[in-house]
Amino acid sequence: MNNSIWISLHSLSADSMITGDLDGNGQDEVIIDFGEPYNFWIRMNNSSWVPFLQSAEFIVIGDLDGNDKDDVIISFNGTFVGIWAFLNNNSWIKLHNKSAQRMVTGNIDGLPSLMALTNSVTKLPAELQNTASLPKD
Ligand SMILES: [Ca+2]
Ligand SMILES: [Ca+2]
Ligand SMILES: [Ca+2]
Repeated sequence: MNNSIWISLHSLSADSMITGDLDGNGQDEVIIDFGEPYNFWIRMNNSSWVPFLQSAEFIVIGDLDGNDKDDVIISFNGTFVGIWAFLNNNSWIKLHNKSAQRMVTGNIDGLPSLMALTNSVTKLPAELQNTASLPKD
């Protein structure tokens, strides 16, 4: 930690990871894909584990509404194909009905990207939510 010591986050290895400050407290969260059967979890502020997604094609992070809380943009395949955003560690919106081949984020015009947002939903389809239990590390 802080470029001086190694710590273990979990004894399971990860398929992939991405970081961003979802709650805007200045400390990054780590979204970790443990693969089947544990799927996606969020390591909140290096202190607690929160179940996140059942599946995802891929994930990028950026602050879409410019409030200094990072938002997670996820492309799904399968039954619930489409691109969703998990805004500010709080609510879901569907951005598009098709999945993406690739995605990147960046603030090209220096302005929030979701100022006219109206179609907010609060829950991801249950089939996409992770209900697995993570083993104790
Ligand atoms: Ca944080
Ligand atoms: Ca945000
Ligand atoms: Ca922008």
